[in-house]
Amino acid sequence: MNTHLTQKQIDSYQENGFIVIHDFLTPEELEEWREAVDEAVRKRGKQRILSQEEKDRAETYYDYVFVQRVNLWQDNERVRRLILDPGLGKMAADLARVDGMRIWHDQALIKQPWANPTGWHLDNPYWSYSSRDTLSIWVALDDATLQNGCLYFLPGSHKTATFDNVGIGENISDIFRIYPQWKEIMAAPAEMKAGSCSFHNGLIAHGAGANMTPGWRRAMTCGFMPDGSAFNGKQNILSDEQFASYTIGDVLDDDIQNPLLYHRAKPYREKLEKISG
Ligand SMILES: O=C(O)CCC(=O)C(=O)O
Ligand SMILES: [Fe+2]
Repeated sequence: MNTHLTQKQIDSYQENGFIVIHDFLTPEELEEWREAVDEAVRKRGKQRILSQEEKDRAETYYDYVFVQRVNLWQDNERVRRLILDPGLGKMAADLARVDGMRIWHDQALIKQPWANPTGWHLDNPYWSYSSRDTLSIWVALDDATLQNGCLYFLPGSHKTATFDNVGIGENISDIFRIYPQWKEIMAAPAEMKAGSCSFHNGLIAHGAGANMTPGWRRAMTCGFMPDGSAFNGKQNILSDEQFASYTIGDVLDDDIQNPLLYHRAKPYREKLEKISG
């Protein structure tokens, strides 16, 4: 895993709100990521990608945007080893220029053959804390191309985003009703070879094209929450019990639900090194 970041890359991320890192994984690592994610998704559902039951239910537009499986790190040991990697946390903290990062949630996002496009949206407004520094990694498990639904970003939109959002619905341009000032921005496609990745700010407008091919476009993603982020009243991935236990303003520091991946302070680093052996 190539976790090295140059100052130029960090500056470019801060300016544009996203960065593509080519050749992030070695071919061997890519194989492990693919196998681990496939295994975890298979175990969640009943079949390789979609169970028959899900196929019968897959009637809504969103079901055909992608197969989405959240928090695979929590029930799959192989995915857990890949996602709970302090190297990922350090990259995220360096890009965001914060001291520490926790896992918010991971998710496999798998565009089926002929999948719908992913409408323009922001990520952080869905989540249970509000942060201008939060970000996600998106790891390409297959080549992501203009044909099969690579990501697109509106460069710089993170700077003027408020926390208003739209759902990922059938009108991919709904977001421009909230942010008409973004209508003139030229979208930047992020084509990538399998094993490359991108990071994007939780407030940047992004989406993905339709999958116009008979092949799969698999991606594994993870959202990173800056350490010290506080509950904003939204449930998102929190269980009913956790949700009921928080008051707005409480720091989300549950090490079971949101493990600390990385922190610059030495005592944290030593503790994390001990945990990861
Ligand atoms: O993979 C996609 O189609 C969308 C990805 C996305 O929205 C994200 O990773 O935040
Ligand atoms: Fe997103």
